This record gives sequence, structure tokens and C-alpha cells, in this order.
Amino acid sequence: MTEHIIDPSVVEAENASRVNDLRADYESLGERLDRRGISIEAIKAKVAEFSVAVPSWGVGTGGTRFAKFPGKGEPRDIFDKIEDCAVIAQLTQATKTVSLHIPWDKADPNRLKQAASRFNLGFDAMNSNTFSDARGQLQSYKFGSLSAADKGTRDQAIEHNLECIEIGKTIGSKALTIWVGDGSNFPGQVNFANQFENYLDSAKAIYAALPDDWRVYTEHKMYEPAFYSTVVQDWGTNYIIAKELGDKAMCLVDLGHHAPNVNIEMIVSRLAQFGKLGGFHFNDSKYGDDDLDAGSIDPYRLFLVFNELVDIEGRDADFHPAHMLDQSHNVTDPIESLMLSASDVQRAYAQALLVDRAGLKGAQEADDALAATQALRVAYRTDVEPILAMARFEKGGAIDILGTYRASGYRAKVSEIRPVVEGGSGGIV
Ligand code: LRH
Ligand code: MN
Ligand code: MN
Repeated sequence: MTEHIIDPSVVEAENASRVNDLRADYESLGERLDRRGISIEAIKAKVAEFSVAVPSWGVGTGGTRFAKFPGKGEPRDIFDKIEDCAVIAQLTQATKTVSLHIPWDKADPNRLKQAASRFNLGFDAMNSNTFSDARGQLQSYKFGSLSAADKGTRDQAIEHNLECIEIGKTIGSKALTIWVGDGSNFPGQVNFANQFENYLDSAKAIYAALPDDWRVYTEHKMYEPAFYSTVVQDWGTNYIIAKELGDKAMCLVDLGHHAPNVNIEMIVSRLAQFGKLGGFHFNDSKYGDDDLDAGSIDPYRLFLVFNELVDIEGRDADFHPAHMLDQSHNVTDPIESLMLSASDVQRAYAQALLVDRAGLKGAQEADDALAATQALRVAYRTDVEPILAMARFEKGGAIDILGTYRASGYRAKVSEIRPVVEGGSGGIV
């Protein structure tokens, strides 16, 4: 039996006041889609299956390197975080899994598993952390981890990744995501080739310990924390890594990790075409790795990414990239942000499913640029909210996610038992 954190009677009461409007909106959208030859039921079925993982680190208030301003009822540990994730899953019905970060979420793996299974939650990719020093570790990552010049430091970073795999095996994860902050801050500080060779050797040692049914995702990021050069800075380098390692190695695309205006949807297409697109960290950005809420700045770009994904799905039935959110909430209740982002990611998927693929192909083959782009715009401009809301409602979720969450009073309730956290300077999450 799945336990519910929000009393189901609250969800039912909130839904009861909205369900008639929803049915009318759903019916009217269904008629309009029917005229375009699209079955609303078929789209809803795909949307209902869609899930995006919640990052454990996302449910606590984030911060910048300048300051952190915690909210009320901050989770005290990973078990509180799992409860917050359960709320997100209950109301959105779109987030079946949680992605852990070690050592931030280190705890007895059996307890972790039990805590998640109470709410029928699973675990997505394990994330290793060799970009900051854990208390008591022997070597520092100040000058790098998997690519460090010092062998003892590299070995320690490899060991940490192996530990993440071990924890992951117990809790039922099937993937390891590696992101390193390694790079340099001054021209001449490192030899690019030597550094990359060290990285590859270390990554190979981790790959050798990867179970057969696992994947390793490597994540590229243009800059930060190293501000002159970064070892895994772009999709090209990432592709080389995945190629060098082997079939179980795939590239992870974090939407925030590219220069402004980079054509991310084309990167998605390229990696997928050559079998190396492993998954995503969804978020949005304005200037850099801002970790803003997915869908909050450029929803059209999110749609264009999903347009590629639906295209690839149509060519390859075995294509199942990992979907994860990775964002930082500095001024909002993280649960609210994550719920709306999960829904916005799902929205982009639904809109992409509406693209008239045959019409688009015909326009492309006829070099009719305007008709082609219009095929995308027509899909993007369709308000698919009734589909998302109906999919949630039928699975026991909330028609109005935000309204229901606020009506539940969850944040006020946990604030009574979770101590006030002092604000302070610094910290990335
Ligand atoms: C790095 C990153 C990576 C980390 C997370 C905390 O910027 O995107 O995925 O694990 O942030
Ligand atoms: Mn990321
Ligand atoms: Mn990031």
C-alpha cells in the first residue's frame, strides 16, 4: 500500500471543485485535436506514462556562492527529502523516482530503500560528488579529482564512484552520473592532454566496475568552478568519453551547461543519432548555469528539445533517455518549483507529441521553411493543460497542483517539526 503524505481527502476536495471545468476543457480540446487527426486519449496515455526524476538536492533551498536564504521547514536529512519528493510525486503523478547525491544523501542503503518504498518511489541515477571535499577525506579536490595530477587523489575519486555504485546496487538504481568540476583557472596551469588522459584512465576504472545492466552518464559543463578551462566542457568531449568507455557509457545533457544561444536541440539530435544520448538534467537558464526552473525562461527551447526526442522515439522504439530535473531554488518553496517544472517538462513532451510529423517531413523535403516551422508552432501553441490535468486526475493527483499543495498546508506542518535553519554565506545547493 502506498502511503500518502497529503491527506487524499484534501486532494479529492480540491479536485471536486475543478473537475467539471476540466471535463469541459478536455472535451473541447479533444474535438479540436480530432479535427487535426489526433486522438487526445492516445496523447494522454503517453503523458500519463511520462516521468521525470526529482533531484534530492533540489528540495532544500539553494543558494549562490554569495549567500543562502533558507525557507521554512527545510528538510533535515535525506529522509525528510524523500518525504518532500513523495509530496511532489503524489500531486503531480509525474515523478516516480528520486536521484541521490553522495555523500550529501549518505545513509544506510536499506533504510533509504525502505523510506522510498513507503511512497512507491524508486531511485534514479546515483550522482557522485568529487567537486567538493567531504569531511574527513584524505586528499583534497582543490586541484581536481578524476583528472588530478596527483595519483592518490585520482584513486580516492575513483573509489568514491565505486562506493556510489555499491550503494546504488542496494537501493535499486541502474545508473551513475559523473560530473566533475576539474579544470584550471590560469593559462598554463595544466597540460590539457595530460589532464584529459588522467580523466579517461579514471573513468575507465569506474566503468570496469559498472554492473552489466547499468549505465554511466557523463555530464559536460562549459565552465564553473574552473573558470579558464574545464576537462569535460562540451558535448564533443563528452562524446569522446562515451565512445572511449564503451556501450554502457552515455552522455548526459544538462540544459544549463551550455553557452547562451547554443543550439541544444541539435546537440540532442547529434548524440542520439550516434547512440550516445543517455539523459537530461532539465532546468532553465538566462546567463549560465543559473539552475532556474525548467520551463520558466524559454519554454519554446524545451519544446524543441522534446521535438527531437519524439522524432528519435519514432525511429527507435528502444530509445529511453533518463529524465531528471536539476535546478536550484533560491526564492521559492522548492516543492512548488519542482512540481511546476515536472509539469512543464511533461507539457513540452505533450506538445511535441502533437507535431504533425508527416506534414513536417513533407515541408522539409519541399524546402518549405515556413510550413515546416509552422508545423512546430501549431503544436507548441496548443494549450495542452487539460491533457496534463486529466492524466494527473485519473491517477489520483491534483488537477491544480499549486492550489492543492497550498491548501494542504504541508509547508506549515513540516515547519512545526523541522527546526529553523540559519541563513549564511556561500554554498551551491
Ligand atoms: C553541476 C551539476 C551536476 C551536479 C549538480 C549539483 O553544475 O549540474 O549535475 O551533480 O549540478
Ligand atoms: Mn546537472
Ligand atoms: Mn549544473
